[in-house]
Amino acid sequence: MTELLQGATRDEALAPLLAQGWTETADGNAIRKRFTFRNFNEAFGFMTRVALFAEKRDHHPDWRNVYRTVEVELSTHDAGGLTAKDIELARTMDEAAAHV
Ligand code: HBI
Repeated sequence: MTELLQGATRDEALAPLLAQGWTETADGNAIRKRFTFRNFNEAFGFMTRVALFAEKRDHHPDWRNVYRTVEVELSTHDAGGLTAKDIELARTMDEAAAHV
């Protein structure tokens, strides 16, 4: 199982994501972001690319699509909080959203 991020390691991993619009949930066990695209096609294209990555890494987002927005929540369920896998997936999502 991947280890929970803690202390300075966690702060350093989160800082660049918080600067990109990610927020921590109240319990600190997950991070969230709302992506907004130009239309449904771009939103679904984003989800498709992220889904292929998620499946390859065996790490999957909780997410909700409404028309051209995708609300995402990332957490490592097996570990009960944030791990490096969530950080990696968040970065991948930011990268995918920047190239729709
Ligand atoms: N995705 N976000 C997330 N968290 C998990 O703990 C997780 C997952 N995808 C697959 C997965 N765990 C499997 O490794 C286990 O449930 C078997």
